[in-house]
Formats: sequence, C-alpha cells, structure tokens
Amino acid sequence: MFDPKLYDKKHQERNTSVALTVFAVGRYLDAYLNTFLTSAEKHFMIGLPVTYYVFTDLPEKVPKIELAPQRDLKVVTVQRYSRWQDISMMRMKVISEMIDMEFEGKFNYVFCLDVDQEFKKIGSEALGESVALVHSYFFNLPKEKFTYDKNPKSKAYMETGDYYYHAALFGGSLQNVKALADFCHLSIMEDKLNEVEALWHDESHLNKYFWLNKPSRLLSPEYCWDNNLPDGRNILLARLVWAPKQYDKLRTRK
Ligand code: 5GW
Ligand code: MN
Repeated sequence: MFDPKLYDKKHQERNTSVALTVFAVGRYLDAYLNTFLTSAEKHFMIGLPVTYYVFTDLPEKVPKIELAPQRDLKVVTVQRYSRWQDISMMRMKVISEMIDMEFEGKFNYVFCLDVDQEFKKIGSEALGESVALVHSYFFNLPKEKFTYDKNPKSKAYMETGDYYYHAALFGGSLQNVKALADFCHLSIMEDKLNEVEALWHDESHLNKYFWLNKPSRLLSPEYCWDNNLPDGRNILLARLVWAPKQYDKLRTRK
C-alpha cells in the first residue's frame, strides 16, 4: 500500500486546490446530499483546500453543514430537466461551463461525483492529470460483458475497449476534465440530432472518451464500491461506497 502522507506532503507544498462538483436535483437532494457532504468533510482530501460546488434546482434546501478551515461550499442553481436521462447528461455541459467561468485560476484539479455515495477514505493519492474509475460491477468480468454502447448510430458506439469505467467519479486537471466534458456534451448533442441515445447515457460517452484518451490514473473499484456485491472479500478498504438505491421512491415521476 502507498503512504498517503507522502502524497499529501507533495500537494501541500504545491498548494494544490481541488473543486468537487456534485449534482443534487429534485428528490436526490433530500435523499443523498447531507450524507455526501458530511462524509466528504470527514474523508475526502483532508488537509487540502477543497471547494464543493453543489448544482441543484432547490438552492434553499442545501443543508448548512459546518466546514473545516480551507473548505468552502458554493451552490449553483441549475434547471431541472423532466427526463432523468437529461438530468444525468446535462452535467457534462454544466461542468464544462463552470471550468471556463469559475474554476480557471482557482483550482488545480476538479473531481466530479454522483451524489448517491458516501466517503470512507479518499486522499490526494487519487489526484492525477486524468483520473478514471474502474466500475465495480465489471472489474472481474470479461470484456464481452462490458455494457459499451453497441449502436453504430450513436457517437458512443465502440466495438471493444480496455476497461469499463464508471461515470460516478472522474477527475483531473481543469484542462483534461474540460476536454472530457466537451467531448461527452458534444457527442450527446449530436446523438440528439440523430435521434439516438447511448445505452448508458453520459457513461457511454465517457467510456468512449477514455478509450480514445487514456486516463493517466486508474482508480480501483475500492473508490466506488457497492456493498451489495458478493466479492467484497477482495476489497481491503472501500474508500467510497454506494448509498442504498431508492429507485422505487426516486425514479417514479411525481
Ligand atoms: C433521477 C431518476 C433517475 C436517474 C437519475 C435521477 C437523478 C440524478 C435526479 O433526479 N437528480 C440528480 O441530481 N441526479 C444526479 O445524477 C445525481 O448526482 C446522481 O447521483 C447522478 C446520476 O444518477 P444516478 O446516481 O441515479 O445514476 P446511477 O448510474 O448511479 O444509477
Ligand atoms: Mn449514482
């Protein structure tokens, strides 16, 4: 195992600062945001300056959590799309715009996460120029099982790949995350023009991006583990865990 203190020391010397983006739109805010933020304050890049950017349609409902020194939280209002696929996909556009309008000059790295998860222990070892996460459902499966988009009409189409990446966490330098977000957003828009939608939405496009542009740092499924998986004995330390899915409650239309 690596020594996390060595990574922290390097980043403290370099004055590394990190932006963490998270979307909590509609019912996802009440269901997940408080656990996400309070666990991040305890277990995400402790010792480095971190600013949370919470994107929501319900800004007044963002929990007021107590922040440690050098930590900050900003709330950005976004529109709520009626289709959940669009809620998920529009994140790429918003992230790209934020990098240009807000992050440039303020941060060295940006990390983008799903809200339905809880931090256990993620340190500065996870930082890198271009960071991708191996999906915990596929790390021990053969490629034939990977759920890449298989429709040649979609921009996300890929015949084969190397890993199946999970879109619940990605990150890197501002420049690299901007390139990823632009690639995914433009591909999503082109698919819309062609009246197709990739199998797993933004995740399909992200997989295509990382197939064409290899990440510099690959995070193991420890970094986004689902405790319902049977092969947890191989996971020494679940560093981020999936919150229990509440699809019946959250995915039905009001
Ligand atoms: C709602 C219904 C179905 C799918 C997604 C949503 C949804 C997602 C939403 O209503 N509000 C919202 O903020 N999201 C954001 O998109 C959250 O940050 C969420 O973590 C992310 C991806 O959606 P997930 O977590 O339901 O997707 P999976 O791939 O983890 O199942
Ligand atoms: Mn999720």
